[in-house]
Amino acid sequence: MNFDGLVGPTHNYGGLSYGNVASQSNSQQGSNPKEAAKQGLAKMKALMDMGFQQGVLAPQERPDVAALRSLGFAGTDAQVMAKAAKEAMPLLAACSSASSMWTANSCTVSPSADTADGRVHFTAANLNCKFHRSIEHPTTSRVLAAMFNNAEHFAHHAALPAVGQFGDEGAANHTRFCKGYGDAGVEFFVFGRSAFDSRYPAPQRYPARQTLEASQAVARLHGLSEAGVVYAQQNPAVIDQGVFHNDVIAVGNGEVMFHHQDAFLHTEQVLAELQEKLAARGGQFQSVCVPREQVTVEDAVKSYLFNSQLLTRADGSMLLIVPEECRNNGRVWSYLQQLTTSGSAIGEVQVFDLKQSMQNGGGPACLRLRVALKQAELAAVNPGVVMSNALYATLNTWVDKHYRDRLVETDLADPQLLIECRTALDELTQILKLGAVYPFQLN
Ligand code: SUG
Repeated sequence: MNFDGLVGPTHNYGGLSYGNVASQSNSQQGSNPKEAAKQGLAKMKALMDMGFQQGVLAPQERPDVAALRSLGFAGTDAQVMAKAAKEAMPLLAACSSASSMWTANSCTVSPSADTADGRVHFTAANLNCKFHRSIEHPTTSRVLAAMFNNAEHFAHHAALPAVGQFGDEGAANHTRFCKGYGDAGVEFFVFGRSAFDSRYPAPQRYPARQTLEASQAVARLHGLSEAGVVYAQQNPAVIDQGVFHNDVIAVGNGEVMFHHQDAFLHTEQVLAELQEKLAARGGQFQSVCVPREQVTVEDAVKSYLFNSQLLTRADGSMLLIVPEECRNNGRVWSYLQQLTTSGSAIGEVQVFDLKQSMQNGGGPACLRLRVALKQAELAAVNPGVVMSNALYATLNTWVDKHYRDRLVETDLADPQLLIECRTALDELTQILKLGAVYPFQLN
């Protein structure tokens, strides 16, 4: 099942993510939160219509006035926002980001077939490389607990200690390979650097957000066995070219990994370990490797070719969901034409317009969290968050009612924006049947 982040009412281009080329280059452009939310909903609906299980992950209260208060801004909510706007606009922008929409970063999930206690395990990501993202996890944890609210099937872990040494970006740096979704699989953790072992290289220009030690801690918390885990280091050179998460250069599904030739260090060794460990679990690992001669790392970063969703159709064939930007890049588009006609595992490509999110560096894969669920677990998911025609219609109406169609930086200081956001979320908790997941009180 895929859970897509519903884009929040304050979606804007704050230029907040150093190392994320799109976020930097679209900084200060006007955004359209209504369009952003609708583009996301259209993708959810399309996947549901194709027969995939689809869920919704709720957005967060922004501006996060409590975070601003913790930084010393005081008074009424409106005064806190006004003071922050006057004295420290970057902090107000950070506390206003709708970045929780990228739910691939919400947490890491291990399905029950892989864990020691036979439950589905979730660890909220501390996202502590960027301040605007580091404030997401407390609410994310409450939302996940309200969605997967059954201790017999679901185990929830708090985010790792909030220091760079345990920098954790969740599922964006984690993929799972398996023969069937219900079979024990091989969980693939990709890290950017080691915090404690200086023998590992590190990027020179941009930050490596995920550490080896964070990935290892998540694997321990989830009770994964050594036979079911592979660790790999992301190539530091590609991080320095803007590949800030592994899901910008590789995506996996079932027995297949679709990745760029330059994605990892020690590629041969990594692929051999995946092959061997998956074989021990009855699967046949397949690497679909894109050569740099055909698609450069720069093409990958610009088009988000690998930030795609790789899905298995009912007939076993694989479908790749890519953003519109792939069609606008000649080399990438011709590669995709060739891929689907060459008899590779990937037989079909579908294109979606996700421009509002893409301009902040968030493609189809960023917008969704994958959770492999057995029937009994699926039945235990809060039914309020499961996409249906009725929920789709309700959420579209909800967006029309509460969202603006233009937001620029100066709007972030508007106290009415906070009221609009709280009013919208208050209604949303009823729609999605989430209960008290937000800390605010509506006056
Ligand atoms: O963390 N962008 C997000 C994009 C996250 C994409 N997720 C995955 N690859 N899984 C980030 O860099 C930009 C916000 C701004 O600049 O306003 C931002 O946070």
